[in-house]
Amino acid sequence: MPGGKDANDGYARVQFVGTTGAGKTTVLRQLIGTDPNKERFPSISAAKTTICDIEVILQEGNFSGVVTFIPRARIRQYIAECVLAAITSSIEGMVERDVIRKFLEHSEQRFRLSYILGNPLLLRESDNAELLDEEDEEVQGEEESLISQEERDDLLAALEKYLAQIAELAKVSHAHLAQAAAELDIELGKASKQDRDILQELVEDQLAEDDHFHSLIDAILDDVELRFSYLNDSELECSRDGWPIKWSFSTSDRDQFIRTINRFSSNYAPNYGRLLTPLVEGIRVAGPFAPEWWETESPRLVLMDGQGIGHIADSSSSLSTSVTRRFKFADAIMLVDNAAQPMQAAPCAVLQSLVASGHESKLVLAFTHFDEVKGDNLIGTAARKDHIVGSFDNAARAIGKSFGRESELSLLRLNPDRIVFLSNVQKRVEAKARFTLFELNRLIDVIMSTITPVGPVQYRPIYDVANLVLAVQKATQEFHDRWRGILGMGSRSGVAPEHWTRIKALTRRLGNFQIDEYDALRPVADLIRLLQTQISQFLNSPLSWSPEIPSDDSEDRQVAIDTIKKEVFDRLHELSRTRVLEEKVSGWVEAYEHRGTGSTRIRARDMVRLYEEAAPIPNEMPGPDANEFLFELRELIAQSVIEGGGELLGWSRTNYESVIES
Ligand SMILES: Nc1nc2c(ncn2[C@@H]2O[C@H](COP(=O)(O)OP(=O)(O)O)[C@@H](O)[C@H]2O)c(=O)[nH]1
Ligand SMILES: [Mg+2]
Repeated sequence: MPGGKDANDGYARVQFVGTTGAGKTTVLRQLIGTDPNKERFPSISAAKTTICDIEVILQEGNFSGVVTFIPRARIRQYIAECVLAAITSSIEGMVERDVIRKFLEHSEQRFRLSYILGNPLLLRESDNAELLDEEDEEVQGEEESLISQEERDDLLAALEKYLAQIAELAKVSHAHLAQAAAELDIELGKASKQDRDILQELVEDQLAEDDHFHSLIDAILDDVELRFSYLNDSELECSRDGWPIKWSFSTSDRDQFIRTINRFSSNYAPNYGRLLTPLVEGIRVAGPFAPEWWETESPRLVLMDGQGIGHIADSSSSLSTSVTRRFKFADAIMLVDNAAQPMQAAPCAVLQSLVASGHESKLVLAFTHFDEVKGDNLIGTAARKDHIVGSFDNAARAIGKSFGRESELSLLRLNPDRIVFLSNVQKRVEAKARFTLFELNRLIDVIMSTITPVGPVQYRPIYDVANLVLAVQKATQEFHDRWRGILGMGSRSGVAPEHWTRIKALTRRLGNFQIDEYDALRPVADLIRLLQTQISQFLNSPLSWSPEIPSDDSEDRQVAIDTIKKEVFDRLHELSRTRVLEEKVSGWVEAYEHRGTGSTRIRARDMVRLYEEAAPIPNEMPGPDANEFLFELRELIAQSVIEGGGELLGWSRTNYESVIES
């Protein structure tokens, strides 16, 4: 399990969630006590920095680290998508600077080739200080630059070669395109959006057949693989094809440790061309870290940081399963939010997900950037706090409207104990910063309080799973509506259609890599969210209670229902992944492989069919599938109710327990 530690070992596991740039990693640094200027671990910045999962365990002994890497096939795919984007932008007549950007920075996957291969714009400058300022002022510091002039020349030569090949491929594609456009009677440059889509499809199909395109990707992949040679072989574990899987390291020397581990998490521009950051899947670190300002024995913490919640259109978007499947491992779920723009779409989506899944009692809120909260009417700390708490209350009220009064109350109960305010935590917190020091200490106390064991469930809610049809109907209906919208197939959902290249990329992720999302396109997470939302409402109103009804707004009531919601949520992750992805792999591969004009529509129709099979609407689509799905869900919820300490109508817990024991 995440944390590498067992439950009940006195360690509090903290999962950091929040918008990209909110300050998650900054707060984590404060809790592990790494120096913001000298050590700078893990990396922070205004840009999207944390792209892998990072876990830090505060414990005695040596400093140790384990780094795992993204498999070769996925890296190759990222490279292919980057090269394709660069070629397309070149055909569209973008300036060189933009073509380079497309090549070196994947727009959706936060995969930055510039970190690994270098950035020609920086390398062409003999003195790159000026450009560095433009990149990110914070990536400068005391970190040493490892790259010699000779190496810089080599990097630049390789990059110029790749760019020349991209330009060459773009030229060939363009000629091909002009011919196709003439045949289709489309005037290049004046093409309508739909015509442009057709032309782009042609470019992709033509490149897929072009050996030069593939050998360019292979050359870049080889170049990328060479960067692993900076690692010490003895600590490296490789897969059969020689691609590194895992690297580990241990030392008692803190400086050496930080310097070494930073190679995997750094975004330090002077080392572009040598950084391994984009290849890293996860980093787990353990060691005698402790915050300077914490006076007693070092707190026992496991801190889990990861990619922020980017690209959320509105609070009804689904969070990635990589975030939600960790909820169950966490004792505290720390929502980090920027106090200067509090409670926007992403944090609200987090609140909704926590409430629906019964995890809201784990919530701790940390508002960073408190130093930036300003306004004519915001004089004094109390007014500034009130202003932020006000926006939290509004979010809680909005959730109350759709999830019920109990949910609203349980969120409101978090104030004031579970909300902290932090000023200037990106810097070292000096003794005179009494307010923030007080809040940080309070934060640790609050986190540690989350591992106090709760007593056994007092009250048992009783349900009748025969009443689920309506909930499942609503959820599946909404799921199909949403995806018809995304696929541009006409829908009432109001969801905007996505560009076909993104849909195609999604089918590739699902079919070839068994990854359940592409950017914010998340069918597996959507199905989980929609089912969980409906089922949580079903669970909010039990038929009756045993041995007696708890009072309406009592915490006991909430605890009992939440326990069952958590069970459901956990199981829905498996069910949704199995039905939408694992049982449909060949269907996704087929959907991806359609080529030629009109393939976009064929692909969309394929997907609608895959979704209908994965999550049929009960009673509306006659046939055994729909019922089988409903039965499976009933079974899942019945199990969750029992495991979560509830009861089913016409069923006795005493009998069940005696059967289990015998
Ligand atoms: N002024 C101010 N800036 C902060 C504070 N906390 C974080 N930052 C800055 O916010 C930016 C994003 O922080 P980061 O930890 O990388 O965000 P993450 O994406 O949530 O991990 C960085 O530039 C930090 O220096 C704060 O309390 N005050
Ligand atoms: Mg971060």
